[in-house]
Amino acid sequence: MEGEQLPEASSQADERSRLVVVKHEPFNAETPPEALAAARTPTPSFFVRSNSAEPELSLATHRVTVEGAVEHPFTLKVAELARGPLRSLPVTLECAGNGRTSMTPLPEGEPWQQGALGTAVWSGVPLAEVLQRARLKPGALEVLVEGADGDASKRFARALPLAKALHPDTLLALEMNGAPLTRAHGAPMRLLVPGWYGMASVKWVTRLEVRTQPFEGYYQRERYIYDRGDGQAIEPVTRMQVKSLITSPAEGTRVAPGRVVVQGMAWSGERRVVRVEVAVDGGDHWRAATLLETPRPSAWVRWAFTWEGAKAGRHTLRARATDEAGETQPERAPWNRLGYGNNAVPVRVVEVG
Ligand SMILES: Nc1nc2c(c(=O)[nH]1)N[C@H]1C(S)=C(S)[C@@H](COP(=O)(O)O)O[C@H]1N2
Ligand SMILES: [Mo]
Repeated sequence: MEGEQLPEASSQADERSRLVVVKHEPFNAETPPEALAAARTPTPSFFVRSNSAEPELSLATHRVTVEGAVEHPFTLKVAELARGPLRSLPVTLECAGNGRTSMTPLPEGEPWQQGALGTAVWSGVPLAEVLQRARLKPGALEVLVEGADGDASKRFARALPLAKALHPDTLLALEMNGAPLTRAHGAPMRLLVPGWYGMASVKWVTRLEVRTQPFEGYYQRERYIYDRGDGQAIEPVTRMQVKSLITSPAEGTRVAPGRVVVQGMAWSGERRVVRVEVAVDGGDHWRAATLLETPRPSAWVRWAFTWEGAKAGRHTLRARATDEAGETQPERAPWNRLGYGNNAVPVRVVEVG
């Protein structure tokens, strides 16, 4: 096996060539539009969002400390956990800042268009199992998950409420799309929080701390908050809001008049999508699209709509998803200072003829 492995540098270069780069240092890049049309996003095309330089950790030697309000603090050997058994789930990951460039006025932050998004099959061990080994003390409130990146005063670290930390789908993930995690995606082990925006899924995990008091670190209190700038209470960014994406016809393509198949994806945090509707041209005439698979929580569902009688000229297509709680995408998402959670109805301009 060893001799077959590509050198790290060239495999990383190969991986990066498929992405739409937003920033080189630290590396941040979008999933290209064509890769968003596949039910599962191939790892080399899966967006990367890193706040600091990527640490290089070895699966063979990396250890994670488990401490805080537990009866039995211990050190976890990641290589042992990787031997399995592992639980696998398809999960959609969307950066909270995805779509920020369509907000007005333009908020600060990385200029993400629509590609800070992807769906992979992730495999790992439920965080709950590791916490059970440490035995929680009474009063446990949240679990702090710390990454190896960022300097000492600004480590990437996020606290997860205990109930979500103990959910059987919340994983310490070791694999993505059936292969060990790549460095960009958090090797050797990352947290995976299905249904929540990407910031919760801490990469390069080095430490777990069960806490009895709320964590107040930079990436908890200064970032990933909805600050509407109107004196309303500031809220933490948590679950992904109901949203859809039009993948076909692709941006800037011309289609023949007549029958046009419109396709896309729809997802909603921990909830199932129950309905997607499409409107051709402006106005209020929404018609049902077909869901192409059984919707499941935490992963997108593909949809299709057949537009009959498309006439030559320029048209607009809009898509609108609704979830099982009855929440529907807005035409315009509420503005907030850091530009998070833009789940506005997507609009695609199509030239017919
Ligand atoms: N340690 C660490 N984990 C992190 C981040 C980070 O900067 N450092 N970025 C978070 C954000 S904001 C997102 S959207 C996801 C992106 O995961 P990906 O790079 O695998 O797509 O990772 C999250 N986990
Ligand atoms: Mo993010």
